Order: sequence, then C-alpha cells, then structure tokens
Amino acid sequence: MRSQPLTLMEHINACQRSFPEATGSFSLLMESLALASKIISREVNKAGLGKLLGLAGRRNIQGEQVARLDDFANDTLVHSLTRGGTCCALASEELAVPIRLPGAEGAGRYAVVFDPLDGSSNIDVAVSVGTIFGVYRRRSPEGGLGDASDLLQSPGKLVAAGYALYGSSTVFVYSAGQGTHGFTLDSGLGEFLLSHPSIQIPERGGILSINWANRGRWDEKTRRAVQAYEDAEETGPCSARYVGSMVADAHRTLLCGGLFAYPGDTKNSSGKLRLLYEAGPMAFLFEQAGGVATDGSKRILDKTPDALHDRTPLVLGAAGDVAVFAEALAK
Ligand code: AHM
Ligand code: MG
Repeated sequence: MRSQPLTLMEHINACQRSFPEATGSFSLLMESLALASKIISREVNKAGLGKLLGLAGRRNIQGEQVARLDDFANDTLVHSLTRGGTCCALASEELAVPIRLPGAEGAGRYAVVFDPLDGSSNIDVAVSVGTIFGVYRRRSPEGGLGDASDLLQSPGKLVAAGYALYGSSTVFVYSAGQGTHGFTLDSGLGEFLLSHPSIQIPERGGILSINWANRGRWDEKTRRAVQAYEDAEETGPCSARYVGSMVADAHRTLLCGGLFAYPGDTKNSSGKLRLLYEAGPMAFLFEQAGGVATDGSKRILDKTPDALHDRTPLVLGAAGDVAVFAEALAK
C-alpha cells in the first residue's frame, strides 16, 4: 500500500508525544496558525477577483501604506489565535500596540508575534507573499492579561517559529526546536502534507538575494562585503535572485542555499526588517536547518528587542556563505 505523507497536525502531535507534560495547548495553537494560513492562502489566490486588492487607505505604525490583504490577513490571524484560547498576547506588524488577552488559569500559555502578510508590495502583482510567526512561552503570571514582557523576548527564547508561503504552491514551514520541516497545501484535501522533512540548507549556494538598487545607500564595508560574496571562489559562480518578499527569498535560500541580506543603509541604519516578527523567527528556522542568521556581527538569536517594531540588519544563509560576507564586513 502506498504510504500517505503525514499531515501537519499528525507531525506536530507526534513531536509533542516526546513531551509527556504537554497539555495539547501548543498543538491547538499550531492548528490555529495553520487554519489562518489556509484562509489567507485562499484569499490571496483569488484576490484579483474580489475587492481585496489595493490599499486599505491607512498607514501602519511604521508609516507604511497598508494593503487590504494586510488587514484581512491580520484580522484572520487575530481571530484564529484569540478563539483558540491558547494565547495571552499578540503582536503584529499591522498593530501599533499589542493585543492583551484574558486567560483562565492554565489557558493563554503562549504569546505570538507575526507579520500577517510579508511582501506587501508584491500583493497587487500576483507575486509570492507570506505569513511569518514566532511563538513564545508566557512570562507574565497565568490567569491575567498578557503583557509586553511576554512579547519582548529574545528570539533565542522562541518555542516555535514558521512561515506560510503563498507562492506557486502554498507551503507551511515550521520548527518547534526539533528541525525545520516543510508541508505543502493539498487544496483538494485542505491539508498541509509533509513534503520537506528535516530541511538542511545546502552548504554552498552561490545565489545572492539582496536589493542591489540600495547600493548607493550602503556604507563602504557593506559594498565590499557584497562584492566579496560575488567574487568568492568558495561560493561558486554567483547568480542574483530577489523577489522582494522575504518569505519567498528565505524559502529559496533554505532549499537552494546562497545568501539573503538586508543590510542597514543611510535611510535606515538598522535596515528594513523587524527583529521580533521577521528576522527572529526566520533566524530560528535557519539555525534549526543548519544555517546561520546574523546582523553582520551578532547572532540574531542573541539579540533582544527594546520595542515591538525594532529593526535589524539581517544576513541569512549557510555557515560558509555567511562567513564570506561577514568576514569582509568586519575588515
Ligand atoms: P513588509 O513586511 O511591509 O512587506 O516589508 C518587508 C519586506 C520583506 O519581505 C522584503 O525582504 C523587504 O521588505 C523588501 O524591501 P525592499 O523593497 O526595500 O527591497
Ligand atoms: Mg514584513
């Protein structure tokens, strides 16, 4: 008999069995995230047919235009995570302040950070976008509202992280600290099925993913580091790939190898990407897949955000690829 691939929930439940003290709350939380991803995927795929393309007519806390689908994705995640009763606090790229949730004793054990729809500038042109999330264990006392201490944690303390990529297929990649695993949505079944077990980033990639048009705003060291990567013999002939949706660029980097970088520049010395809900979760996934995530000098998982929307330079890749870039940056 042909064996069926594991569903996402079968995989999560199997991993949870190695924790006899598990209450089922984490599995329920992951189910809420998977359900939200399926709903967002469905809307993204038919966005051009409904009224979901275009701008929502407001700017977020970072001054960026919010797209209608950003709002839809944010509302979907908030609703799904609130309804499950597993969370005490939520922070999102689209929310100026976090949502604090009431919880009975034993409920609301987790705090979730997310970018509901990463790559917003690609939405209206049918290019891949994604959802990124990170899950922390609650730090505030159980039984009451969650607070900022639950959310402003170092990504090194993540219990789990993941992303959903709405691309030529919809892929859900997650890690709960036991490797990084990828699932592909079978839309007929409505299930994420295991397609990429135990992802290991290839040792050498040779694909550079960076917004080259920003080079006029980079400092000399960054320019040298990019050049060093392009010229390095170890990385082989270098090709460029830049979607402009980090989820898509990071997913390709995880599977095919190479280097993804969004360095600081004169517009923003810390780059564009947010530590809490973009760089942090991605760093967790890369390390769990044998890769490296740094801001150029410091490991992302060793950083701690001071504020919800703090930014950080980000370099992702296999150890050898990141070393070529980081060593040239340090010179
Ligand atoms: P967003 O969360 O508002 O979509 O912004 C983040 C995105 C990332 O997906 C991507 O890596 C980056 O912005 C692209 O920025 P740029 O257009 O400056 O290259
Ligand atoms: Mg984003």
